[in-house]
Amino acid sequence: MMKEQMMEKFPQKWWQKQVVYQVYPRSFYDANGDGIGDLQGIIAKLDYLQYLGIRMIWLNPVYQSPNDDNGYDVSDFYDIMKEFGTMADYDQLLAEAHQRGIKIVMDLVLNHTSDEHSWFIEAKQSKESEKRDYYIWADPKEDGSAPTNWGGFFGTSCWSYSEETDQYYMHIFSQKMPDLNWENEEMRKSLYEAINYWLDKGIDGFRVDAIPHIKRNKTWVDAPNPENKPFVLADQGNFANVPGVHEFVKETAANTFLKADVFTVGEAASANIAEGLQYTAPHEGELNAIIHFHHSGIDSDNNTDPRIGGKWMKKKPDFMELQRIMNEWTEGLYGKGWHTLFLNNHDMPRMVGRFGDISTSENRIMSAKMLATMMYLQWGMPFLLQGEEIGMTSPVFKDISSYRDTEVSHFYHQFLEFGKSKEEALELLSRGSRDGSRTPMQWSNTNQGGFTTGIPWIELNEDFTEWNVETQINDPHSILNYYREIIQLKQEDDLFIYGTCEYIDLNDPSLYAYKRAWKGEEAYVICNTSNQPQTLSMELYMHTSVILTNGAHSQVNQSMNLKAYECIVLRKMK
Ligand code: TEU
Ligand code: CA
Repeated sequence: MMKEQMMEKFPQKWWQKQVVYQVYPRSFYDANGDGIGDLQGIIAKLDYLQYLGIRMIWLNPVYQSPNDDNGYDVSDFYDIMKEFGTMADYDQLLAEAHQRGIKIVMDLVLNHTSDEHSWFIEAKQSKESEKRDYYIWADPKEDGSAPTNWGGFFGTSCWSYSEETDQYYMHIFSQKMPDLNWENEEMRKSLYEAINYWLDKGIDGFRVDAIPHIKRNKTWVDAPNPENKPFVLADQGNFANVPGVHEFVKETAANTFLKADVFTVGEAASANIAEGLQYTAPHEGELNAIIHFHHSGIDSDNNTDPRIGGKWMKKKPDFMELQRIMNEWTEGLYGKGWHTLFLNNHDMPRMVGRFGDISTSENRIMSAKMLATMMYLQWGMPFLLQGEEIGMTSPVFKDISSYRDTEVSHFYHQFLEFGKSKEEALELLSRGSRDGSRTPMQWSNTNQGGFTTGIPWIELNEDFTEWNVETQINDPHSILNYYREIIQLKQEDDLFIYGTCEYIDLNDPSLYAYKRAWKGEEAYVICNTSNQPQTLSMELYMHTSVILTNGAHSQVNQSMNLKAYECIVLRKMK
């Protein structure tokens, strides 16, 4: 079947026309001056989001939590984190967002809870506890050490000792985040109840955290890590996308999501295309879309020891590789499932410093606009991170004490043990730390960027004096006002929502270009990802007009150049 026909047959849903704006509540806006963003702060900024054109926000976790991992360690699914406000504040936020036509997607953490969750408190007391089997336990080795040498994502062992019963519990994230045992039916039912509590409130969807990990391979749990690597990566097979994970997702969906008209997106960093299809094809009855991370490695230098490699070591971003990956996913999912488009989130450094050029203000503006155009006009659902619309960058902290993220101290010590100096270790952290995208939103050039009247929980990036919402909102050429145009195109123009997406030359290292086509309409998106001018071969582009650009071309000529980081969107004339 022709691609376009496949899309025509694909069930059309409201969420396909959404651009998602990620709100990291802790760093968005602090309404009561305690230095921590909160729900009243989000309410206060809804008008701003409406100005941007946003119709859907994703909230990072706001459930009750001791905050070991900024809310991903949930201690009560039925309550709001004290620092963020109360359930009454949440209800007000939902109502006020809805009044403005803004939908709310909640984060949903199903892989683990906090060790301060009542389930775990009960479970750890005794092997006979009713909740014991809600978590994963194993005996120590003979010498008392951890059952296996597997490590978790945050650089530590994935086992922690629990004195009460002389056993270890498993956690692939922090020690304060014990993994739930999905083999236990009672446990699953308890989670479904919590999910339905939120659905009954009338929320609009969930971003399901770390979904591929909920199924564990028993042999993986019990057997030693043969390579003795200090930490495991999801891609290494045995504990992500393990066969059987889809049965759990289907059961969850059938008992919760599918009973309401909500949007669900699974965070499935390491899922391959076949798995992506399984998670998102409508007939599978699982989720609507997935967030995969395959393209986030286009600047990772893996030719080095894993203790300092992966996300910490960077090379020049490879846009050809990006194009290849996006092409593969489009080929795999278009007309069959759905995926998301993003270049940053709260788990990675900000995009313009990473994939763009921040050496001058002009390059920063040009490349921020180019990256947004390149990424979001492709086929898929854009996920924007708060602050990218003003070109925010990740800070370079000068002291380890400026960091807040739970993973930082382990990795910092690992770098030092590896022989790096303090300066070198800080340098590595600045390239990969998740804190890079978590600094406060820069609203204005006043004290603390207008984020708080108090002392912020994490330092602002000092460039807030120049890069902030207030300065950009009144400047028609700002990144912010350019984002409004992209958001509008992507929400209202079926060509950019449903159209086929064909890449023009997968072997061009500098030009990232693709064609969208839908019901006789056509558009070309052409982006110069390099800092050198590029000449376009215009045969392809005759009879088009310019509908969006970060440059100066207002019409199409026989011969055209794109300046460094210039992008242009051409639409076929009727
Ligand atoms: O991240 C999930 C996560 O870290 C892994 O699933 C992923 O495979 C890995 O990062 C790939 O490199 C989510 C949240 O986004 C993150 O903030 C939380 O810390 C984490 O889950 C635990 O809840
Ligand atoms: Ca506050």
